[in-house]
Amino acid sequence: MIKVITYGTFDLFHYGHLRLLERAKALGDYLIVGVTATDFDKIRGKINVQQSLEERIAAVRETGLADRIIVEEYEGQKIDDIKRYAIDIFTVGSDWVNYFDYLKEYCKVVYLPRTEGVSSTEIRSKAKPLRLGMVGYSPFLKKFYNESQFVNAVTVAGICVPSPDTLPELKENIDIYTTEFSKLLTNIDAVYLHSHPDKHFTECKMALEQGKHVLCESPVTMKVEEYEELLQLAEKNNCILMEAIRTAYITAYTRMLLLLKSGKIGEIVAVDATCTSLTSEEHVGNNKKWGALEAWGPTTLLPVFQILGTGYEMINKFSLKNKENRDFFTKLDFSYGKATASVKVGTGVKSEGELIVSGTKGYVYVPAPWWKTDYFELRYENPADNKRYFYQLEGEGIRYELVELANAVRNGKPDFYINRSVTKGIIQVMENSLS
Ligand code: C2G
Repeated sequence: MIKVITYGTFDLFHYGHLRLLERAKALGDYLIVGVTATDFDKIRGKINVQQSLEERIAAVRETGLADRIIVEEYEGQKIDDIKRYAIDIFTVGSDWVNYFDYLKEYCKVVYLPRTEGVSSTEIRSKAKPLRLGMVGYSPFLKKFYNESQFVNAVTVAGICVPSPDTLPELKENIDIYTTEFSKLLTNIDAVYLHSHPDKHFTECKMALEQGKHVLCESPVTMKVEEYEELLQLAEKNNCILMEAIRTAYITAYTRMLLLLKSGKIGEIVAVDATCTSLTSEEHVGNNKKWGALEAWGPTTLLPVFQILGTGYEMINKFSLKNKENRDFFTKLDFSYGKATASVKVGTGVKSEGELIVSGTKGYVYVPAPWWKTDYFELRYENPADNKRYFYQLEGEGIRYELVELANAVRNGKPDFYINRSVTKGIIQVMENSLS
């Protein structure tokens, strides 16, 4: 019996995939198809996959051509699989010619001519991309614009800046370049708000009233009741209101949370998060700088509330303010009864930007800058038990955040990365601490 194996993402299954599987099957008597796991695709740069792994496996199964379907989850798995299943022939489309020649050491390698004229990317791009407007007053928007170029499902159609000479390098790339927020809303489907937090509520409200989806930097509002009002408005107008904390969309961060929740370090006793920056180029709003808590509070509170919840019993605050009465260093301590948390934020103070989660069996260590990490460790009493995790990261999480915004709009329901209770918890802290 000649055993053949092939691999693919098989997103939005089309006849190019079908023809590949038919010819792969014809190479032997038994065909194994490896379908790539979503995270594996994300790590290898394929971030625009629209269908879930389950949907993509189902599409392959429906062809009736696969005698066995497996999931491809890690770099190098092909070698393991060829040995594990005693494969005679590895095959893949000719767009990969030579790329898998290293497998010739283990089995025959056949590159099948790719079917011209169809691809998942083309099918995806036929679907109208989400026209995104950006609002902000800082060079950070340029980074955000550059990241959007990696996301098929989104196109930046407009930008609202405080004065015509802000970010002129973006002017020729987009349709609407304006200093008026209302004008920006005319020809877009969604808006990304990186304006100063004290403008978020009015801008979110205006966008939602006009049926525009919103991706808003955190804190989304400075009062919980304002956020509740926005949620109702979003519901009423079938719009997505999404909080932009890009850390939440980073693979290493999300995997770290899953390991914690599976009890890998025992009961969680403490969460300690620090974020500081001297130059807050990204936190400038209409010439008004963000305070430390506004700039870094949401990021540091994200793991605290995602790990321990928002039901803390007490909060203590230590804050240093400058002559404009804006906090440049703030330390918050939370007590939860059986656990505690502390966050340190600074926009004029430097500290070690690490995240440490303490548990009864061990602890998680995420080195600085933990909020855009591709790496973390599980550490135990016996260092021989320590485990290290690395997940490729491109672009600090912004492009993944944009992919999730497009998915949320297409699916008509908010993404699941940041629970609304966490968003409310963050706003509650802002309201209590900054009032
Ligand atoms: N394919 C094809 N003709 C097309 C499109 C795709 O023959 N018009 C082939 C590809 O060459 C590949 C398979 O169909 O062999 C699945 O394609 P994708 O889903 O795009 O996945 P890809 O990432 O190309 O799969 O590690 C190996 C890769 O995962 C191969």
